[in-house]
Amino acid sequence: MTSQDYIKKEDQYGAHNYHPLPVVLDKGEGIFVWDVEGKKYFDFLSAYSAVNQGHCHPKIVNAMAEQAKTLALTSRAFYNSSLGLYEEYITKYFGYDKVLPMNTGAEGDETALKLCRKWAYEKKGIEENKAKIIVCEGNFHGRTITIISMSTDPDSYKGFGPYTPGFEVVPYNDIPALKKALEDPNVAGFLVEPIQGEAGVYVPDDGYLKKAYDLCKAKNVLFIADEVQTGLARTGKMLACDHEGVRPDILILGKALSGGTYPVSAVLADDEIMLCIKPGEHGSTYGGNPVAAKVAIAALEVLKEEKLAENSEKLGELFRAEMQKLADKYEMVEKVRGKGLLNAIVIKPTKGIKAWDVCLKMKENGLIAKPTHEHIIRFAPPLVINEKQLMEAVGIIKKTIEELN
Ligand code: IF1
Repeated sequence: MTSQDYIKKEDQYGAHNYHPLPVVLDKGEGIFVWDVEGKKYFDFLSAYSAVNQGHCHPKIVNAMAEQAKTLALTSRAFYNSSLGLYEEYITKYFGYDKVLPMNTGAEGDETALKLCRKWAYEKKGIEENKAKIIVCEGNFHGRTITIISMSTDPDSYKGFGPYTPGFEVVPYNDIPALKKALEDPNVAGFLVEPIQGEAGVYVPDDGYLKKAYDLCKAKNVLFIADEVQTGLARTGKMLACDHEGVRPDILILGKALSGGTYPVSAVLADDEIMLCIKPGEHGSTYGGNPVAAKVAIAALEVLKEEKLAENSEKLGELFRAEMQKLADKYEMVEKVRGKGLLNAIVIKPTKGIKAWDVCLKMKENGLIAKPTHEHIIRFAPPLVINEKQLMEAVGIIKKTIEELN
């Protein structure tokens, strides 16, 4: 079968809820993927930062295979011999009392919202059903009904109402607006992405997270960080909040928690918050299964053993500097932004060239990335990339812009 055959199959038998770049991938190793015709590509999406450790990392894959052969799923109706060890490992790793394991990022966010509301009624003393959670314009936290209820992107929410109440939207990176919203005594939490991914890798001003955190503290409001995309070394620190020395009250992780091998997410908090949820009040059939537990330990070990945060910080600087040179030279490249190895360029909407066209051309030249919002291209390679490889990839991006200019 050729790429075209596989594309036809997906088109005919799969729901049309995606519009993929026309490339059919068949194999991955480290920073590279191969299509069914055997053509090799730099992967500059990393499955939206799930593959920070590189494709099919042997240590993670081995942990998964070993556990899959031994015991894969018990449900939480029984204890298993992997979960407790993982819970100890991850809570010590991030410095929280407790973890609540789930599978997807959206479930992690839902869990955090439930925890926040329960805490509001049990600890903060907000009247039942009155709790409010502040979220940011341009947010992306997943696809469930509740999560799209707080979205400001019509593609995400339109046609899926009625919506879940209890959210208030404030502009992102706007401290005065947050301060005003926090005056309402029924506010229980503030949910924020340290860098907005879907909005187009929008990095807030230095100090925004710290100021937001301090404002929340002053009002006894939980600071909830969605680090599903920004966490786990992607932005040059273990967590993006580490850049400002902020320790979220509730921390949500996903994606790279399995290095792209398995859906694993986690919510971390201290006892005061986490113990508000009692037996029978929340859970998931697969959450905390033995394979997930073993995979997550391996994935977290790899981040430290291979110093991926340091590499991300260093190569991120280099990447932005190279992209800035491109922006200085070609009008087509309007802006460069990002942190660590989570970066984006903005394509100037002149001459009718869209981010999509640039991505198609880059694909031909051996590098795959995905546009977001018509004029933005996100660049997020696996963090195991080295300097020589990064410069080779930069060469492909430069060549592509030259060709289209
Ligand atoms: C898709 C975007 C990235 C996330 C944050 C929770 C979730 C995500 C900060 C939910 C998911 C994804 C999912 C992916 C596209 C993608 C994405 F462009 F839509 F915004 F990464 F930038 N919090 N992000 O970014 O996690 O339930 O998917 O495991 O195909 O929808 P999930």
